[in-house]
Amino acid sequence: MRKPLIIALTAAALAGAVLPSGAVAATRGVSVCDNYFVRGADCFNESRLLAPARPFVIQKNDYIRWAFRGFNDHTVFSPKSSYGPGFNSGVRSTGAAFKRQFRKRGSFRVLCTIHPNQEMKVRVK
Ligand SMILES: [Cu+2]
Repeated sequence: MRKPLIIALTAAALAGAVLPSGAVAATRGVSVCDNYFVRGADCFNESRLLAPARPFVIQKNDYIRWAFRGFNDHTVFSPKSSYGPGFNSGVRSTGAAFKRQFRKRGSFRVLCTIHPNQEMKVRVK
């Protein structure tokens, strides 16, 4: 009688990643623009500009999905730190996306390796 278990697991998977606390991990959107990062989907919303001094604050276990919306190629890179192993999207073009989960609390530098001033900070609470 394996079927009920499979159905239950499928239902759980469809409902999203439920954490032991009962909270559902959120996916937060960031746009990769020319040559900066913005919270949300609008590259031209200056009030949502992200920078090292204006960190993107998320909850532990949340995901960030970076959508490449600039005309030029960019990367989403985070160096290895005491908080994690780091990650690198590689060079991506308009329309691409890159997603990562943040399982540890702390502050993470995220930058584009092509454009030296394109940097944001993620603060995981
Ligand atoms: Cu860039």
